[in-house]
Amino acid sequence: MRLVAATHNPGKAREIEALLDGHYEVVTAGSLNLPEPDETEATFTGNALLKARHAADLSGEVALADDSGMSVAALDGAPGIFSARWAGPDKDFGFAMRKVEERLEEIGSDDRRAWFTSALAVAWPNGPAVVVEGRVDGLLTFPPRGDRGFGYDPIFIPDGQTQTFGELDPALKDSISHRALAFAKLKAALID
Ligand code: ITT
Repeated sequence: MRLVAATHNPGKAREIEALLDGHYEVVTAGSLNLPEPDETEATFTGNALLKARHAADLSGEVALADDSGMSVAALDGAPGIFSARWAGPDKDFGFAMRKVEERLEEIGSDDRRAWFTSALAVAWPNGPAVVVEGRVDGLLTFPPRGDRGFGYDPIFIPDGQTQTFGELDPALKDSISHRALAFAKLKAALID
């Protein structure tokens, strides 16, 4: 069966395909030239539903969307749903990661706790939708380390590991990440 991955982020699309493990033929919203909707909701789940519904209604096919981000405890959960927007129009995550470090320096905090959230939504064309959320906790480290992931991966060490998501084997990230946990919940929600 074909599934539209309602994302224009290649890093995410790669992980979604790996997590679906060949069970679906994945086509991305980008490859179908579907426009990106404005993410106008105030929560991860709200934006995931918005993106999945938008892609399903426009394509006429079942669509899966991920809305995700990194939240920093000492910054009251920022950047959170604004994680992509902190990187600016050039999608410069080196800049976004420096911004996180600078904000922590500004407030003089040595609290390095952070977490990633992934909300996954599946929508049927002009029909129902399901949404779930996964979270992984960890600690921030500066300067960034590793180039195997995407986004904020080089500054995030998940609990129980010594390497950042940017350094870890992608298969290991895919077994413990916020996205992996959300996928497990999605499977349970669709099957049970
Ligand atoms: P789409 O909306 O097209 O899917 P996007 O990148 O704009 O792409 P989001 O609005 O959900 O997606 O932004 C999430 C941002 O959070 C993303 O750009 C990454 O920088 C960051 N992020 C999410 N999951 C991540 C992960 O597993 N590792 C590193 N950074 C992640």
